[in-house]
Amino acid sequence: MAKIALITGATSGIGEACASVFAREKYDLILTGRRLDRLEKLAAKLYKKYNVEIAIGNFDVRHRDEVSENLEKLPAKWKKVNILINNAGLSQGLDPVQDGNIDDWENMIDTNVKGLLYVTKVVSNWMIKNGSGHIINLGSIAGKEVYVNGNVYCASKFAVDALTKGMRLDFLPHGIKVTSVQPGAVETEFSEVRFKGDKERAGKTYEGWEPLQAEDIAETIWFAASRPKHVNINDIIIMPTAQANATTILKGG
Ligand code: NDP
Ligand code: 8X3
Repeated sequence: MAKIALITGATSGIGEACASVFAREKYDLILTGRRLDRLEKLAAKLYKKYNVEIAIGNFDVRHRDEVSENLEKLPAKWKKVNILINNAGLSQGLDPVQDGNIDDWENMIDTNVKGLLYVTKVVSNWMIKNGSGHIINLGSIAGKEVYVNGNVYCASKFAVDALTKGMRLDFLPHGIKVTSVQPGAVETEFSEVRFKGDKERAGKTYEGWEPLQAEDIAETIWFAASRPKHVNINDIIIMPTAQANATTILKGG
């Protein structure tokens, strides 16, 4: 029987790249996100190319009932998930706290922190029943360092870092591996979402230097996921060569 990976936020960027890499490695996939058309297109493409089975979970991770209903209604075979990639996430806005938009704060906290927990609660219980599994959380360099105006996004990713460490402890007796992957800047739809569709402002984020690509992160996640049973990679920080830390970028690099 093929192994199974569940990837949240598979409609774009890092999640979509992970779907391709895990399909290439012959995993059957559960792909989730809110944009059903994109999920269906990706599933058809990967099925055609790699002949893997794919289930779609069309839900919003911020709604806990939607999360549990959509996951629990999957046929039993899909509950043998081997790898959970908690990738769905976003940033909204880049303003000082005093000017912050409270709806944006709630969106980031509800998606990046609470949504990740809702999915993990369901899937970790499947993994405990199965006696094994591996949970890989997308943190960020923003979960290690706070940068100007990053406030709530950084806080949400610091929370992911703490939750990853907490999960490692809680799941230790159950043989479930836990890893966090914490990238610097990756050129995806992330900045377009942060700046609410302003493509010009989003494009400026990566102007004059070379950011990471989604495939770089997907291959790193695959490396962590493909280690032998006795090896757990707790934490990976991965940066563009031109980016030394959250704020120091070599233009022209
Ligand atoms: P993208 O915007 O390209 O992809 C984000 C994905 O998250 C989409 O598939 C989106 O799907 C999904 N998503 C967002 N909100 C929800 C929601 N409420 N419910 C379900 N799915 C949701 O960004 P990235 O690929 O860059 O981001 C992936 C992860 O990587 C995020 O956690 C991000 O914080 C993290 N990260 C990104 C970095 C970067 O520089 N790009 C650096 C470090 C970490 P849909 O809209 O269809 O629901
Ligand atoms: C995304 C990278 O630097 O915008 O987590 O916070 S950054």
